[in-house]
Amino acid sequence: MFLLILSVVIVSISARSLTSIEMAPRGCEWRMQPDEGSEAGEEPVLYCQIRTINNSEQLMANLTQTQADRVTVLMLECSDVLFFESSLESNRQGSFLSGLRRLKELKVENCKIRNIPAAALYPLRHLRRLSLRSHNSECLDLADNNIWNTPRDLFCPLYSLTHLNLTRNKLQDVSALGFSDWGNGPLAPGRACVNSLEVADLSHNDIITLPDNGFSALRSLEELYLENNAISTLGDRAFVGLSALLTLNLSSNCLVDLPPDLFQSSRELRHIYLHNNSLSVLAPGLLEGLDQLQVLDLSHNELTSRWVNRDTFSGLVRLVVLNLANNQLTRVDANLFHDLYSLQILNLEYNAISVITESAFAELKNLHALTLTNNKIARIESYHFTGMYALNQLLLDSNEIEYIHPRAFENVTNLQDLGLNGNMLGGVPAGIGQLRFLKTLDLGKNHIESVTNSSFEGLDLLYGLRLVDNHIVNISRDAFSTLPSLQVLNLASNKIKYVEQSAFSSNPTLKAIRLDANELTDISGVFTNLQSLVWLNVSSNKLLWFDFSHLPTSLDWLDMHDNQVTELGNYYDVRNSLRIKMLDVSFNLITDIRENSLPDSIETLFLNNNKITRVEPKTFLNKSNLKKVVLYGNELVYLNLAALSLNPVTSDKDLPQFYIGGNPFYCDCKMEWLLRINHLSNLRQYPQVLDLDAVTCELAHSRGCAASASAQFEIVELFVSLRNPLFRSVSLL
Ligand SMILES: *[C@@H]1O[C@H](CO)[C@@H](O)[C@H](O)[C@H]1NC(C)=O
Ligand SMILES: *[C@@H]1O[C@H](CO)[C@@H](O)[C@H](O)[C@H]1NC(C)=O
Ligand SMILES: *[C@@H]1O[C@H](CO)[C@@H](O)[C@H](O)[C@H]1NC(C)=O
Ligand SMILES: *[C@@H]1O[C@H](CO)[C@@H](O)[C@H](O)[C@H]1NC(C)=O
Ligand SMILES: *[C@@H]1O[C@H](CO)[C@@H](O)[C@H](O)[C@H]1NC(C)=O
Ligand SMILES: *[C@@H]1O[C@H](CO)[C@@H](O)[C@H](O)[C@H]1NC(C)=O
Ligand SMILES: *[C@@H]1O[C@H](CO)[C@@H](O)[C@H](O)[C@H]1NC(C)=O
Ligand SMILES: *[C@@H]1O[C@H](CO)[C@@H](O)[C@H](O)[C@H]1NC(C)=O
Ligand SMILES: *[C@@H]1O[C@H](CO)[C@@H](O)[C@H](O)[C@H]1NC(C)=O
Ligand SMILES: CC(=O)N[C@H]1CO[C@H](CO)[C@@H](O)[C@@H]1O
Repeated sequence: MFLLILSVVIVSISARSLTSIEMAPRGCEWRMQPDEGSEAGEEPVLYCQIRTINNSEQLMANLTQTQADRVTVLMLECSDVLFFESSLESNRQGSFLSGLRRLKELKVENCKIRNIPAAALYPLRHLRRLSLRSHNSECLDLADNNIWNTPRDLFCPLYSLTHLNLTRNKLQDVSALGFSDWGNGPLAPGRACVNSLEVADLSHNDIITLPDNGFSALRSLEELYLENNAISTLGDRAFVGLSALLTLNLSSNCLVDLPPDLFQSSRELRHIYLHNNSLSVLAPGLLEGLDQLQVLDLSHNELTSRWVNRDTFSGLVRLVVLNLANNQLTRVDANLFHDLYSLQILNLEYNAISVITESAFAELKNLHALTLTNNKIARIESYHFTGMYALNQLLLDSNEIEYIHPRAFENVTNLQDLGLNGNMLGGVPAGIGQLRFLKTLDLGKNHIESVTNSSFEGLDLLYGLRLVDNHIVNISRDAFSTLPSLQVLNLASNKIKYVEQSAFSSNPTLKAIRLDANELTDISGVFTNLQSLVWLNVSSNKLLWFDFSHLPTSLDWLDMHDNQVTELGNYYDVRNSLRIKMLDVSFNLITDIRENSLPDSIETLFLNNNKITRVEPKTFLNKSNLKKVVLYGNELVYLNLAALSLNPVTSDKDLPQFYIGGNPFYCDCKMEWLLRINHLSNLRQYPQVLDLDAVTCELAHSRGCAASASAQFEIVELFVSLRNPLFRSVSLL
């Protein structure tokens, strides 16, 4: 009995025969899919949609013999919407797959599979890849399934099977798969049924234990995926027989320890993934003899320094990546990594390391990246990084470092990235200048109070410097003068009151500066000569005045929100020499804007939450790239339509979008255009107002253009009849 609910059938045939196939059966189409085996790289796929397996049987019958003979890949994919009961009974020729004698790959995806009869697979002698993935709600469970408990019959006929993918089912018992050729297994001793299998994916199932000898027949197995199961116990001999194994993934299980002899017969292992278990113990000798091992991931476990010691990694002479992050290590002793001279990446973040003994990393001659973030290191001594000439990246963020020995960086001369964010440094570490290849330096969130012209001397290649969240008060003229390559400088969230004029004059390559969240009152002359600067954030300061002539012409993006500027000055009228596209001057004290308050290049403009009472006519007229203007939350009582007029916008561009709500408008005849504004779009000389529903207006019965009571009434009627909530605050009716 073969119970499948299928809606889609994909049949593939080998590339060279595509031309001989004139047309696909009804409801089908040919598609291409990548073909690992062929030089051409693609093979044709016949893609069909069917409601149930009942139809698919007929479909197969409709394939010509030539077509059927050439079908090499068949994919059955079910869709949720077509969830009909159906069944397939093997007829005298066997199952509907019987005709597909050359089938190489069978993939059943997202289907409601309950049972698969052994006979169904029987004719598929050439099958190399088998992938079965049941529907979420109807999970395949080999253990509880009467049909599947004779796996010997199921997999045995598949002489050529190399790939078996049973991911995301509900398998509980691996012995049901018949991968054992040991005495008590379902197969007779020595009988190897699936010994051509190279890749087995059993991940995302409900396996809780791996018994002794459970995989002993899989002598060719190279990759075994067991991640995301509930495995808590492993037999001492669980992997016996897996002598060809290269990759083992046991991550995201419930392992608390591993038998010492687990890898005894798998000496070819290259990759072992054990992360996200509950390992607190690593038996001495566990990894002994794995001299081919390249990647070992032990992160997110509960390992302590007691079990991670000088013997743990001995002999792993080819190890390239070692991940010990998120454990409970407290110390790194000398000799811990003594044999790991091939190691390139070592991750020790999120432990509780406070002790690093002399020369702890000295043997790691090839280490490129060392991550020690989120530990409890308080001091960096001269000997900590001795001999690490190859180190490129050193991350020490989020420790408790208050002291760095001036010679600590003497040997890490190839360092390019150094992270010291979130420590307790009172100044720029002395000796940092020895890192002459350093490109990025993160000193954010420390207790640094000043930088002087000698702080960074020697860092000729540094292009990114982060000093955010420190206690710096003054930036003196030459603070960064020894950094000729500096491009990105982050000084946000300090206490900076003064930046000396031309403070950055020795840094002509600066592209981006963050000085936001400081106490600046004046930036005139500070940036003017930075001809590469494109990005500047001076928001959340105390700037009292501003003039566009303060800015270099290269600037593209300026955030100046949350200051105390009253006017967008443009004394030298540099409107058309600027390149600014984004200007945020919201939350200031600006009272009015006019044509020369804005550069012609402007695209996005935030003017919200100011004190604007007046927008002059033509303000936006010549801003041909304008996309968005936010005038929300100002003190506009009247807004003349002429203030919004634009040069005709060509039809290939969208009209600019304006936001004008949250202003205390009076609605008399002068404001009557509000009702029409969004109907003027065909003129293409006015923007769209996107927040009309947030516009309120008050009736001005004794002021404004003194419209007659009846005229006013008409306007009100008009608004009301449009059901526009403009009149939420109408005071007179
Ligand atoms: C198979 O062929 C028969 C007879 O030509 C036709 O009636 C039927 O619709 C075909 N079925 C499919 C699924 O193409
Ligand atoms: C499929 O066939 C089985 C038995 O042959 C039948 O019970 C079932 O109703 C059929 N399903 C559809 C959708 O025709
Ligand atoms: C098994 O199938 C799943 C889903 O079809 C796929 O994501 C996964 O990569 C496959 N496993 C292997 C080892 O190819
Ligand atoms: C191992 O399994 C984890 C899931 O826990 C997955 O993220 C990782 O990619 C897998 N590694 C390999 C090499 O398949
Ligand atoms: C860790 O493993 C548990 C099951 O043991 C799983 O539920 C969880 O998603 C895994 N976490 C990650 C980050 O892979
Ligand atoms: C740093 O400033 C001091 C005093 O202002 C000066 O003597 C010295 O030459 C400067 N050093 C560099 C590298 O500019
Ligand atoms: C900062 O510079 C100003 C002006 O040069 C000076 O008066 C002040 O003392 C300096 N403050 C510090 C902390 O260096
Ligand atoms: C600019 O500065 C403000 C205030 O500190 C901050 O909230 C914002 O994220 C900064 N913008 C960017 C893009 O860094
Ligand atoms: C309008 O802007 C363009 C550049 O965007 C400039 O060349 C032209 O002089 C401006 N015209 C007026 C009238 O300001
Ligand atoms: C600080 C430090 O450990 N410096 C060492 C750098 O390498 C030379 C040569 O190996 C040693 O002599 C230094 O002691």
